[in-house]
Amino acid sequence: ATSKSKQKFDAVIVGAGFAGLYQLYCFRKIGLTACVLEAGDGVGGTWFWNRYPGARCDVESFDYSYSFSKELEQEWEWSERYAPQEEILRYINHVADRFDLRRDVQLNTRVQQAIFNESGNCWTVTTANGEAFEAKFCIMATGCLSIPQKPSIKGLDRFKGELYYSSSWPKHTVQFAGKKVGLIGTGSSGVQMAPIIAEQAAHLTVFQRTANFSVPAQNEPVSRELSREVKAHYAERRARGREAITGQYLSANDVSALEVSSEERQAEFEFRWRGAGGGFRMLRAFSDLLRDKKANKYASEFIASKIKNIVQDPAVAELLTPKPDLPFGTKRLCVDTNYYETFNRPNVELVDVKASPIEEITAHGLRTQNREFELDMVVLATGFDAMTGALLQIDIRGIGDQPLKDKWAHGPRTYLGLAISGFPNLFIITGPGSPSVLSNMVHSIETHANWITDCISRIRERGCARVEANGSAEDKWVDHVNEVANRTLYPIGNSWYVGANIPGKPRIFMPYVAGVPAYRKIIEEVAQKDYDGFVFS
Ligand code: NA7
Repeated sequence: ATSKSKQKFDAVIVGAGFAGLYQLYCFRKIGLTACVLEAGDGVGGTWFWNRYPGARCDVESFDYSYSFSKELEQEWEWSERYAPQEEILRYINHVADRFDLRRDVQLNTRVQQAIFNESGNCWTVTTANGEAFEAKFCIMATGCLSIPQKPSIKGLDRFKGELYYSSSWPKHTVQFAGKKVGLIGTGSSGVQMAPIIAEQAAHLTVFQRTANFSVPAQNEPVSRELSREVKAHYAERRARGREAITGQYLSANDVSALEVSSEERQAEFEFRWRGAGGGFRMLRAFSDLLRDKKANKYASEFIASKIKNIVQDPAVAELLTPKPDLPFGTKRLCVDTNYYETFNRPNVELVDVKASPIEEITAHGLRTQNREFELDMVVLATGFDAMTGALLQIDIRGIGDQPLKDKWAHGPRTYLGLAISGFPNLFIITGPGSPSVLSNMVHSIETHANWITDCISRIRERGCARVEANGSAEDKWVDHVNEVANRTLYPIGNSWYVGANIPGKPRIFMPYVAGVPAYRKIIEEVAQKDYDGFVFS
């Protein structure tokens, strides 16, 4: 509550990353007044915060970019197959300027609360600075990986050296030269950072709790010819992406790994490791890698053989090899440049903190159960409270003053990953229950923002004040999302996809795995059937 007068808009959008900025663009097109509230002091969301060395996208830049403007597509030049963080951030800033979006973005504004006013059919959104906004619609563009997980390691505040989180890396250049650095966490962020730190630091100790699979990005500069070629056929590339399971074309193989000879299997894996451009193509090497345990094991064995070949010390190679309880790809696959190679350097050590857990951070280093490490710098790449974290950090209250926290006490429940029953006029971009983090995020963001914009246009045409997902449609959707996930191996892995990285978080497989095309068909049909499953009033 605040005594200041409320600023009124048709819509409030929370977050100025890829999602929030595009939603603003869409709303302007239909004549809605909107305001984007952003916690950071710049736009860019994920790409604003995660500026750690080596940060880059693991979806190719030509796909991980907006498709809504043909001019933008043609004029922007990507320098690398997988763009580094600073380039993506520059791109987002360019988009903000080019489409004059900044005038409706308020920076340094953290949203704390969003309350639905039942008689007025509008949301009151309040911020940490005590401002209040009132809007008929509230759009959560808060991101899937935006609330860092601060591990409960004793003594974090006692450390006298430098301490950094990958997820809130400082803007200034961090100097590693001559320093003994400890890196905690070996997910995508740790895997991207380790090779860069190792090149600069006097010594790097990587504290690994769980070995994950990583595949080489085969990153390379984008040549003039390639850029020209892609731009000449951009529409076709986007169209192929739309029909691909993850929203970017990765030449998915529709053959089962069980149907081919071992030579053919090996050749296909090898092709994807090297020739086919690396990265996530490995997940699509065979049709059943994520459905069949035996097929999956072939992929695991292939990666294990690669680790063994690359890493000179057999004990280190063994430690880097994922254990059988983690099927390939069920924890998000890491995409690296020289990760495994890094462990051949004389100044790099891998420490198993599963066998001997970290007990505490000391003033001058770190102590595990059986050893003490002296460190000048500790780098935490310990992950995020994924998918639900950012939503639950805001005190969101719907009908009957029901907190979203209560509604989601046993896990997230949404209709289509877009709306929540009991929370009218509120939409989530790439929410739990949509393909979201299993897809090319920019593609999914555009799909969602377009859908939300059409839905709101419809509400206005009909002269309605309220739209709400109906409870039984939501129940059915949640069941369907679980059922589809349970036909795959995904729920087995202890990953952030199931919330396993956050103590006490309900174990639910959050994204919708049926793929981008199947999902889009469903939400398009819902719209065509006059928003089936939604109640307009
Ligand atoms: P991830 O993938 O969640 O990785 C976090 C890592 O940190 C992972 O290896 C964790 O080990 C480790 N971790 C977390 N807490 C601890 C403690 N207390 N001690 C030791 N190790 C710990 O986060 P990222 O930032 O790398 O990647 C997130 C996503 O961003 C990524 O998937 C892409 O989508 C982009 P664990 O596996 O839990 O044993």
